[in-house]
Amino acid sequence: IAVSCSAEDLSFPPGFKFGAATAAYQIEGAWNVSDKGENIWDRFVHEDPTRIRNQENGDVACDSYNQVERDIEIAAELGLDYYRFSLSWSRILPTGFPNKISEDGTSYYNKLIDGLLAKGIQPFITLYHWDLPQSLQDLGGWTNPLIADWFSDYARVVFTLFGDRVKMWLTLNEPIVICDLSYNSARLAPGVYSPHVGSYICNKNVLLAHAKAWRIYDEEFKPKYHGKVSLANQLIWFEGKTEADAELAELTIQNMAGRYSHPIYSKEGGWPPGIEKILEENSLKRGFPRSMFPSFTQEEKEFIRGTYDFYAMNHYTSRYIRPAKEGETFRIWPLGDAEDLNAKIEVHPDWPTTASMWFFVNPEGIRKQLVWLKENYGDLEFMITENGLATFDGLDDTNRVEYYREYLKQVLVAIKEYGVNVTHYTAWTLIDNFEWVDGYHSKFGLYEIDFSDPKRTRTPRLSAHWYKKVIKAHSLDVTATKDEL
Ligand code: PNW
Repeated sequence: IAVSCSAEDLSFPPGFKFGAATAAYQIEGAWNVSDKGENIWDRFVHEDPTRIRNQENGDVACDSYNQVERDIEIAAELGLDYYRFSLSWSRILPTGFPNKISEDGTSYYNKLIDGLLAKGIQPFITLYHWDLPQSLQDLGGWTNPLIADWFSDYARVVFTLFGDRVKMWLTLNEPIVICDLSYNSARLAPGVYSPHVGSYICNKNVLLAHAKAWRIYDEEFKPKYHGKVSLANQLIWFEGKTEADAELAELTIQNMAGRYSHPIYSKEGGWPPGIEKILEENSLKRGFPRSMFPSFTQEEKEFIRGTYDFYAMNHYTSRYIRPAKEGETFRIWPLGDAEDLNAKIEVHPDWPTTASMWFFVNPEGIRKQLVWLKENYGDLEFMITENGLATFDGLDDTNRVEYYREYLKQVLVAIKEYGVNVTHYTAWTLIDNFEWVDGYHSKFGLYEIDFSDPKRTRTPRLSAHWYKKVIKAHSLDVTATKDEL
């Protein structure tokens, strides 16, 4: 039921929570301290440094492993309700397996968790943000079906170590990036090129791994700790280029958001309708004897269906979609065309560009995406687990303030006019950090870091001052001015 309330009302519902996010490989550094095991990003950046812009890497990054107190201080300065961060699997389990638990790794995360709680900030943990132990990659990584056991063993260790104090969990960050973007391009770790085969196998395995970890929490930990677990999907909003392309846009959403959501959140479970058939036909067209897109057994379908406590969405940008013309080729990077749907993606000429080549600004996309999710999966609790802008250097990031304000306004419209139950908003990111293949070139931080400074000093940008006021006022009706810098 839509609550009648003016869009001009810029205040957030009571109980709405604000946070900021980071990820282990992007901030921690300390890639080889103590008994930490090597992970696929360590290997990827060292094996061929030219894979990353300016041959940069995450060996030191923001030095957060040594600056945990300062990170907590920043989170407190902003007045965050929660801080979303990820755990480095190979820092906790140096072999990738639970035969050995690292004391140093455990104590780093204990310091972070306890320090946050002491300031009244809830820790919100992502178990996996792309840094697989290399030992598991050597056994096939996300394309080996045993990954569901390996991941859930790791999850049980983590729930056991930290579950008494941590009540909010994400199993996987952006499985579409782990599978589609990575295996279709080899431009992200593990650097394995297996388009339309590895990506599909991975797709099924990530869902089984998530489901297994969710069920372990649900059965063994939820009764005593009462926390919530989900996974975070990266959602790009798609619209048809012309009205005639509306059906194609819907199919594109099903093929992207749907392949990582429908099996979990739909009433019936399983792959989104129509997708299996298309992908089977494509496999045959590509010369394979059968579909390279794996099906689910009835048992697997039931195992995955319903394994959520909320819907977590990471959102940044939008695209238009149109049918490919005869003979047109498909791009795979930085953001692939919908080759499986014989379709091309485009952007609107009016959408502002950003410091990231894949990133164009369209605030309405976030509202439309939220409404689509509610219409497709029901009146769930929705959390925005990432949203933010890429810029270049400088403390005066008026454009980032503008981005946050416009996107948050659309979130308010989704809540107040469309009745979408959005309860959390997470800024990406707390501090400038290693932006994967873009190195330290594009910046997403509320706090700036000068990466040539060995101390990695953190300095608040204008957007940090602004976000702090928003959190305090619980409203967008605030201004931050340059003399606060
Ligand atoms: C996310 N897209 O990645 C990641 O979760 C973060 O680690 C990353 O730093 C951040 O966004 C900014 O890039 C994305 O295809 C992956 O639109 C894909 C897309 C957007 C963001």
